[in-house]
Amino acid sequence: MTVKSIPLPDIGNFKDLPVIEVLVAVGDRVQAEQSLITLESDKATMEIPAPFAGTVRKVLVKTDDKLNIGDAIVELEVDDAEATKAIETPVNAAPAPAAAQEPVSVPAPTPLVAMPSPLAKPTQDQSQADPINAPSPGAAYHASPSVRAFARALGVDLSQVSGTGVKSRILKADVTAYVKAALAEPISRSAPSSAGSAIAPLPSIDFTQFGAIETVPLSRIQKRSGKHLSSCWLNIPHVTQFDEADITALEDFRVSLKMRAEKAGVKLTPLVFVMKAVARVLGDMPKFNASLDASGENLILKKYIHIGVAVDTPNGLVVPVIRDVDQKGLFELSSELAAVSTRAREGKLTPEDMAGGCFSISSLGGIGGTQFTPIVNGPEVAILGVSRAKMSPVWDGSSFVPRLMLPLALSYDHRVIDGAQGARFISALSGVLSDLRELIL
Ligand code: CAO
Repeated sequence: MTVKSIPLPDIGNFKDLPVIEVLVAVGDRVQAEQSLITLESDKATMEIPAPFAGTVRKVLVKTDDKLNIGDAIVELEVDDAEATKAIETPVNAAPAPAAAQEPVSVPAPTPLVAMPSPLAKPTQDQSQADPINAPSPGAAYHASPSVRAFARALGVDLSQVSGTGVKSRILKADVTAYVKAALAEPISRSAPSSAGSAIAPLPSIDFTQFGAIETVPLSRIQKRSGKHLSSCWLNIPHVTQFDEADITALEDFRVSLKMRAEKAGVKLTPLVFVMKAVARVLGDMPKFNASLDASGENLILKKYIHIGVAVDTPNGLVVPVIRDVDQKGLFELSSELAAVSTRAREGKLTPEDMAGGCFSISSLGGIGGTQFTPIVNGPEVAILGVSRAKMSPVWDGSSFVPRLMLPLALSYDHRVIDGAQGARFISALSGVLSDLRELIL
C-alpha cells in the first residue's frame, strides 16, 4: 500500500478557487474518476476527480478553502498496482507528511458546462457555455453538482428553488424543502412553470388525434436557449429598427482584398466589416455598449468592445465572443471568427470563449431572408441582425442605379435606449458601412 497526495491539477488560468463542496470523507473508498471536491470560478463549477481508486486517508481541504494548482486535496491509500497507473506529469503537491507519499497528476477536471469534448462530462449549467442562453442575473442560481444531480433525479427545476446557503447557494435541504412544499400544494406547484406569472401556459395537446407524430427531445443547448430567450423576450421591452446600408463600395473593396485574404489564409465575408463598423459606432454611442445592473437602476458602461457573434451549430445556437473588435484588423477578425465558429460547431467552445460580450450580431446573410427581428441577448442592451445583401434599384435623384443593399435590424432594450437613439445608431452604422473611410476618422 502506498499513500499518495492528490494535488489540484492544472485546470487553467485560475487563482484561489474556492472549494464549494467536499465530496469525500476519511475512510471512503473512491473509484478512479470519482469526484473529490467541487470548485467554483466566476465562470464555471468543476469537479476534481481522483486519478485512481483508493481509500481516503486524509481530507486536506474544507469548504471555502481557496485552492491553487498543486495544492493537496486528499491523501489516498492505494495498492501498488493502482499507484503505478498514476499518470505522468506530476505537479507540485503540498509537502507530504508520510514518507511513502508522492504527488501524482490527476485527470482533467470535469467542467460542468456544455462542452462535449473528451474531457468534459457535460451535466448541467450551460449558462456559461452558452451565454446567449444564460439565465439573466435575476434568474441565476448556484448549486453544487451533487445538489443539481439530486434535483434532476427528483425533476426539480432549481431556478424555482430559494437557496439558504452562503450567497444564496441552493443546498440539498432546500431541494428537499421545495419538494415537500410541492407535495403539500400539488395543484399550484405542479402547474406549468408559467403558473404564478401573468402569462397563461400554452395548451397541452395530444397531437396523435390528428395523425402520426414523432417526439424528438431538444438538445441541452436548445433547452437553455429556450429559457434564456423567453426570459429576454419577457423581461426586455424590445423595439426593432430596420435600415439598409449601401455596401456597393464595401463589396468592391472586399473583392479587391480577396487575393490578399487568401494569401493570409482567411476568407473575408461581409460580417467582419459589419463587426468593425459596429465597434466604431459602439465607441461613439456608449449606451449601446452597456448593461443594466441587477437593480435595474444603473447603467454599466463598458470600456471594452467585445462582440458576440451568433453561430448556428448542429446542437443549437451559441454566441462566442470576439474580444476588442475595435483594436483588430479585418484579417485578424476573420481568422478569429473562422476559428471560433469551427470550435462552436465541433462543440469545443470553452466558457471563456463565450463570456464578456457587450453587444451581439446575428448574421443570417449567408443563408438568406430579407429581414428578421433578433432578440436582445440580455443583459446586453442591443443586438444587430444582418440579412442577405441584395442588388436593388436605388433612386439617386435623377435615375435608378443598381446598388448592393445590406438589410440591417437593430433590436434594443427600450428601458435603456430611446427610439431616437436607436434610429441614430442604425443610421450611423449604415453610414460607416456605406463609406468605410468613416472608420479611420
Ligand atoms: N449578404 C450576402 N452574402 C453574405 C452575407 C450577407 N449579409 N453574409 C455572408 N454572405 C456570404 C459570404 O460572403 C459567403 O459567401 P461565399 O461562400 O461565396 O464566400 C457565404 O455567404 C457564407 O458565409 P458564412 O455564413 O460562411 O460566413 P459569415 O462570416 O457570414 O458567418 C457565421 C459566419 C458563423 C456567423 C455563420 O456561419 C452562422 O453561423 N450564421 C448563422 C447565425 C444564426 O444562426 N443566427 C440566428 C440567431 S437567432 O436564432
